[in-house]
Amino acid sequence: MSQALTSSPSILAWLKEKIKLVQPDSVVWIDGSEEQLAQLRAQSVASGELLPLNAGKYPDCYLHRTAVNDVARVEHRTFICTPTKDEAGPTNNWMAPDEAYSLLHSIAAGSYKGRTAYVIPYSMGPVGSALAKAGIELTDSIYVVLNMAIMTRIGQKVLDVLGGSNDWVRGLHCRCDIDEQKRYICQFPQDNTIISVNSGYGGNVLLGKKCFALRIASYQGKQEGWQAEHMLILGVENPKGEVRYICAAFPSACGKTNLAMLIPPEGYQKAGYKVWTVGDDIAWIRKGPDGRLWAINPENGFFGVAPGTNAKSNFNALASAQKGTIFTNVALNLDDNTVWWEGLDKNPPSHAIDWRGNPWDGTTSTEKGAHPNSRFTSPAKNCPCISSEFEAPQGVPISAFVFGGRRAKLAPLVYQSRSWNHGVFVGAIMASETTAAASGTVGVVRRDPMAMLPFCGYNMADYWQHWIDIGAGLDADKAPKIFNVNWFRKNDDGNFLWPGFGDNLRVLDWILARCEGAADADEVAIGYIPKAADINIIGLGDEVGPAQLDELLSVEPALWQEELAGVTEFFGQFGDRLPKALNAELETLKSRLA
Ligand code: GTP
Ligand code: SPV
Ligand code: MN
Repeated sequence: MSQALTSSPSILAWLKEKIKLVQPDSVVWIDGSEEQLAQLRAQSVASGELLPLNAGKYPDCYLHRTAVNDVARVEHRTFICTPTKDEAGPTNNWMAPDEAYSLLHSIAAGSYKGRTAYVIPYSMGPVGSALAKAGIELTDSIYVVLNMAIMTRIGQKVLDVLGGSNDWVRGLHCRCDIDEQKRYICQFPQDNTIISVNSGYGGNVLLGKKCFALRIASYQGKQEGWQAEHMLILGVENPKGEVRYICAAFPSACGKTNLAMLIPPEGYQKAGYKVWTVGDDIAWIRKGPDGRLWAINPENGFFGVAPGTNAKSNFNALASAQKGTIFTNVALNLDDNTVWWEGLDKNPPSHAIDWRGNPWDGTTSTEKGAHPNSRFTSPAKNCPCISSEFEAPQGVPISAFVFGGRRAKLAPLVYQSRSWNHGVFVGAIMASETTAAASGTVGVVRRDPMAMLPFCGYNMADYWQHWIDIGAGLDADKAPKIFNVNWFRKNDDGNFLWPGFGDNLRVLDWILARCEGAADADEVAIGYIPKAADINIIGLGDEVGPAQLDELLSVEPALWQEELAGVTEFFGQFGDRLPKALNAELETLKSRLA
């Protein structure tokens, strides 16, 4: 075993036990040094786990291909292991902790034989921030080490700050045989423990991300009075130089990375507007000394969706992925040893290898070159619009919460809730069409409250109550205002009605004006809708005329009636645990629609 980097009794005891279980040939502590990471990169290149890309065009960039059966999160194999099923709630898969430990330990036993164990100390949040928390991930994958080194803060400094504290999350990852039938992603919120076996794909194995920063942290937040949310954080700077921050929750592959890095439309740029990225996936939120809610991004990098990312849709993401990036499951252009994915440009390579590792001619093939959930792992510091507050230990103060999903019909472009509790209701009734970010069917509408359906580490009804309690603890003038947006509404021909991407700033502009009390609205059954004249469509030309804007903002009672039936059924699963305030909001909406 390489020299332990800590004398923490709780860490050493846990490690001893786990090493005995998995039986590696050797143990390597990840100290966070560039020398060690360089050596690991070289090793993974030698083994073929990583392919180095064109050093001129993509300096320090690599391509990795996962097994073809292991390309997305597996929600049906993700479990919340609480003492009782009720604590996990009706929307989570549940396994009793004893049963789960014994099953997982039997799978993990001896699985590191012939392999090296890597011990990764990492921090979610700036090291030393009062809002940050530490974890240890034990893994037998160099790919995991190198991704964690981008996505989190790692190494000795984390252990130095943690000292002998027992407040750290235990994470065990075993690649095993990448056997789908034995793949389990298990969270034990009461034990601060995560065990992930038989996968090598991002969200299943980078344990700091969904497993810790959302599933475990949502539970910790409930206990400790803060929130862990599947939200981007962005700052909008107005021409006066004032920056207002917004947190937005959209389900997986529904536009968080895009919105977090948006480039303002020309008119806004000329006027002096700027957008600053604080985070693109996760927010940890806590009340600050000033009585407002403050958010940090616990991550240190982006694990972004590659397909559809191009210079027009997300210039800043593309720029972030030009150096120091690991690409997963994209196509390899053999002519110049660069990467390609659907939607990057209109020139697919003819001489290439697809995400499965097969020869691929993008000019003739009907198969995709990149997997729809292929991703790039890039350091946040690469992002041209990274916020000056990215490392701020106290985070940034939040003016608005925005919920949203993919809804071809129903949800208008934007509406505002009437109150905090109504806003919680708006988040709780979110639904969205499924995407390739999780295994399973794509494009079916499902309920995904607060974009947390796959990520809430305890009973969703208690989580909603926690949201209500957080609001009750805020002065009305300090509480963020709560909105819902839908960039994905379609006309009857199936085309998007709203151009989206950079033009979404036009909607954020209205949202921030509402927060300042500087814009009017029409009250309708579901909340406040903008007056059409208050959405700036200058420069959109024929793309969005007044008639189209009216369609985007329209609320169709018949569709909402149908929606209410679905919400009622969904809420029904929670029985008496459903917060009374949400039931009251449901009744209010019913009577307003009637
Ligand atoms: P995760 O990383 O999975 O949590 O997802 P994310 O929410 O960060 O998703 P991302 O921003 O990468 O969204 C990817 C998909 O959303 C791509 O298919 C984009 O083309 C699409 N998308 C993003 N913003 C917009 C928009 O404003 N309008 C439309 N029509 N599509 C968008
Ligand atoms: C998501 O699916 O919401 C992601 C990607 O952000 S993963 O890390 O795989 O969960
Ligand atoms: Mn996500």
